[in-house]
Amino acid sequence: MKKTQLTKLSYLIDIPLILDESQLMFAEMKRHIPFPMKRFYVISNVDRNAIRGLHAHRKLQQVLFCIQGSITFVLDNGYEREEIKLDKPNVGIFIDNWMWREMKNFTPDAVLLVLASDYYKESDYIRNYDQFLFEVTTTKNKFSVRYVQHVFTMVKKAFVHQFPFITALSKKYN
Ligand code: T46
Repeated sequence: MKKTQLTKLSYLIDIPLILDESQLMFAEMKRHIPFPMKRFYVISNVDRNAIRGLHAHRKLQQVLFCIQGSITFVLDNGYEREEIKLDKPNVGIFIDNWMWREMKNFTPDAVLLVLASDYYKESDYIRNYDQFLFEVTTTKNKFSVRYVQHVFTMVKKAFVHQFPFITALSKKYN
């Protein structure tokens, strides 16, 4: 059995699935999960239209299993973006640090099980996309076209916002 499958920005992890009169899955640290787990959490009963996540972590690594139903994940490393649908209980996705994530299209029965490399620390979260792009660019010391595009859009917005004021000023003093 192939244990991992590369995606554009990450990889999927296959864990053993035993089918007898039940369905049983298991995962072992190191063999299947690439870090010692310090915490797990479960997300369920999510509104169909909800979009969760919308953040990145500075240090935290996680493996996520959609153990029932299906969920679409958007991953973004500041340079590229990809969408991955998880709909098999024994296939998880590894999400590294410095990866923006969004979760959407939760089916009503969806249950997400997350294995995390560390305890919950709000200080590890980056919940603002511009801040994420800024930190990725500076931390990885790698030029991000998307960051420049974002800065450009922000400057343009600020300029458009100020424009009536600037126009009024120039009319007054000319
Ligand atoms: C992630 C995605 C996949 C805690 O107090 N302890 C915890 O261990 C967790 C996970 C959350 N919380 C609190 C913090 C918030 O007040 O629960 C509330 C909801 O958390 P959040 O808005 O971060 O939930 P999601 O679904 O947007 O994100 C979660 C994880 O927080 C995050 O690390 O990668 O799932």
